[in-house]
Amino acid sequence: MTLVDSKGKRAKYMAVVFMGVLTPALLFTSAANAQKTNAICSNAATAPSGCIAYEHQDFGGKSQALGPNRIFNYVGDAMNDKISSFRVAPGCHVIVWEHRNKGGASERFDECQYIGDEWNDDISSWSCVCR
Ligand SMILES: [Ca+2]
Ligand SMILES: [Ca+2]
Repeated sequence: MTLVDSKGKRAKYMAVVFMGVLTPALLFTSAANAQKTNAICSNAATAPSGCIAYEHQDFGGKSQALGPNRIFNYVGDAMNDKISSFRVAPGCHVIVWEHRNKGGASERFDECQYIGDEWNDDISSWSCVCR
């Protein structure tokens, strides 16, 4: 009886410790994901060839096209820190950078109606990678 109680207490203790470790991990994970949850991306791949960046979400505003496996080391003043969506051709994806000349943070995107708050109006260089 004593042994069973002891085991029961230990199990409860372990459960509390487990949840104490797991809960912050889950909260951290969901917080990290929350930055991208409002990104709306798909593998639709509707661009006729290469990749196209757009000033606004839903492929609106000014656009900027890149051929397969080409790069903009700088998007230019007209598009700098303005890109909000991308269309890509089948077999292509986009790599983006926070600063010009592949500087700062980078991220891969497939076709996105909206790249998410974390990247919106932040991109200064990008490349179109196609297989
Ligand atoms: Ca924009
Ligand atoms: Ca930037």
